[in-house]
Amino acid sequence: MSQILVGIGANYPGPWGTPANTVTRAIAELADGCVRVKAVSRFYETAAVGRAGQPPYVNAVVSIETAMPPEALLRKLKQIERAAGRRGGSPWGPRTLDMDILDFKGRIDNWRGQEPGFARAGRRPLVLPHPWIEKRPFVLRPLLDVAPDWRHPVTRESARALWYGIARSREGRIMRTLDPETRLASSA
Ligand code: PH2
Ligand code: MG
Ligand code: MG
Repeated sequence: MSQILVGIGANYPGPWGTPANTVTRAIAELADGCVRVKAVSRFYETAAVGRAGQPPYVNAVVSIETAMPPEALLRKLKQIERAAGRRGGSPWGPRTLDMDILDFKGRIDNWRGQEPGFARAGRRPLVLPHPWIEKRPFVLRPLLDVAPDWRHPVTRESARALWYGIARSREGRIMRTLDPETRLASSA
């Protein structure tokens, strides 16, 4: 298990345009000399989890290769988020761009499940794997596109089994896929 998976989400327009434009640009920014993007999932329009009344998200997952250590990759993701207009904001509120390391070569660091008060993804210390993967349709569905044989590094459950477990939940549900050419909504 040597994959590196990054989850991407956006639900608010910013300097790079619509959420779908922002996700496209974020992937292009990620693919510089230090990072090779191996696979990009479909783009999904998903119901927002968190503060009520937010617009839907565009979510995607990419599989990458890099010689960077996870902390350096996290810094790079934060730089891209800032370039896309993200400014702090409430952790579960709308954002122009969110990029999270979901899995870094199966590493387990500071992981304590979804213990209350420990939803510290994206902060220091970096939590690996990302603590909310198994609860989130908007992560698991695109993850299956790029890593169909993935298993959760801690529980060893397959992505497929985790997806079937929550595919019908309303929280963070998949609403539709976006057309890969136009990035406009088409049917799921
Ligand atoms: N990210 C969040 C909170 N809620 N909901 C959806 N649908 N997609 C996201 O990426 C998302 C969310 C915090 O990172
Ligand atoms: Mg996130
Ligand atoms: Mg984040």
